[in-house]
This record gives sequence, structure tokens and C-alpha cells, in this order.
Amino acid sequence: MSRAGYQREYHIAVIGSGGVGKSCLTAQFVQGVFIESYDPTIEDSYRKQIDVDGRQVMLEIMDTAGTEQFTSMREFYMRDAHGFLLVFSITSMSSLHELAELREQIVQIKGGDPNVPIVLVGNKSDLEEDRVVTRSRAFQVSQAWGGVPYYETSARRRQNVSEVFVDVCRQIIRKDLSRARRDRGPDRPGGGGGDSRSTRRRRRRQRNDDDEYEPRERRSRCTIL
Ligand SMILES: Nc1nc2c(ncn2[C@@H]2O[C@H](COP(=O)(O)OP(=O)(O)OP(=O)(O)O)[C@@H](O)[C@H]2O)c(=O)[nH]1
Ligand SMILES: [Mg+2]
Repeated sequence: MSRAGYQREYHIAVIGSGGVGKSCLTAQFVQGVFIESYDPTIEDSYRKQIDVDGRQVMLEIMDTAGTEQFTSMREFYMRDAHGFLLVFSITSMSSLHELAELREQIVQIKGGDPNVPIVLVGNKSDLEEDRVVTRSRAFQVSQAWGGVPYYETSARRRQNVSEVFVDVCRQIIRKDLSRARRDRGPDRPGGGGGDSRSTRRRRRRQRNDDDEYEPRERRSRCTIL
């Protein structure tokens, strides 16, 4: 199979308090539109195929509910998702504070793994005059979470919208590949004893494909508008 046809499916959950712009970020990314009105989400999911560094990836994006009365599905999507966008609004300090608990819940549900693919997203960067969360405050939080990348986005102006989704994908791909390498163990000559020739050929092809992958940015950076 060509590399272009080699596809993985990744689940991304977009999480954060009510009204921070999760649905708008998702709609900008998936459909290229900005939604002016506020209609609190119960639960929506979208599929989109993207190219990440030459690799075709199918994303399933869960746009989750921020308002308390709709948060019953939280544990389900935390278990299901491979990566998370943790979104707050730069115009609301409480929306940043509320992410701490959600992040702890994610880490706990993922078995204490401190390297869960996460991007911290400060949305509504077009509302600079209403800013209450400074860049340095948000960056501090991202560092306290083990150096997760921090981006400021504007769903309204479509700034850094694709970037946050691509960043979390890169993190997932990297994790996927290192797990595959670990599971494969050291290559042994003549290994794979009982496997058929076609299975061994398929494995070899997958291995070459995986080994070829070189993320363009080896480390995610803090990107600020
Ligand atoms: N100025 C500005 N407004 C935004 C931006 N993103 C979202 N909004 C507005 O903020 C309001 C809430 O946006 P939503 O995307 O619905 O918020 P949400 O996080 O999905 O809210 P819940 O579904 O209740 O959790 C809407 O009126 C949007 O138009 C942005 O980047 N800039
Ligand atoms: Mg919503």
C-alpha cells in the first residue's frame, strides 16, 4: 500500500468550560465557518481526513459539553480519546482554572500516564482588550503540566485553528510509533517463527512506513499570536 493510502484513525476530544469556543474551533477546523450564536453543546462528533507530514490521518473529533448539566459523558470520551484539546478563553480566568481538574481526570483515566497528548488552547485571542489571562500565566500552566504546547487561537479569525489539531495529531502519531517499536521488540534474524510469508511481508512494510515518519517539528512549541 502506498503511504498515501496508509491511514490511521485518531480520536480527539475538545474539552473546556461552557462558552470558551470549543464548537467554534471545531466548526472552523472541519467546515471553515465561524458561528456567531451560542448554542450550548450536548455532544457532537465530526470526522475529517487530514494530512500530517505526508501521512493520511482520519480524525474523529468529539466536541464536548462544557455546561454542567450536559457533562455526564465525560468519563466515556476521556477513555475513548487518544488526544485532547484543553480549551479556555483568554477573557475568563475561571475557564483556565477549571481545566486543571479536567487534566487531572484525564491523566488518572489514562492510568497515570503523564504524557497523554494534550494541547492547551487559549481561545478568543481577537478579544485582546478583554484579556484577563496573560500569556505568561497560561504558559506557566502548560509548563506545570509537563511542558504541553500552548497556543492562542481565534476561532473568529481562524488563527492557529488547524495548528492545534495538527499538533495534537503529531503527539498521538509519535506515541503510536514508539509504542509499536516497543511492542515489536528488537529485530531478530529469522524471527516471526510461525508467521506466514505474507504476514512477515506486511509487517516489514508497516515497519518501513513507521520508520520513515519524521515529524516536521520534533518538539511541539509554544506558539503565541
Ligand atoms: N470573539 C470571539 N468569539 C468567539 C470565539 N470563539 C467562540 N466565540 C463565541 O463564543 C460563544 C460560545 O462559543 P461556542 O463555541 O459555542 O462555545 P463552547 O465552548 O462550544 O460552549 P459549550 O458547548 O456550552 O461548552 C459564541 O457566541 C461564539 O461566537 C473567538 O475566537 N472569538
Ligand atoms: Mg459547544
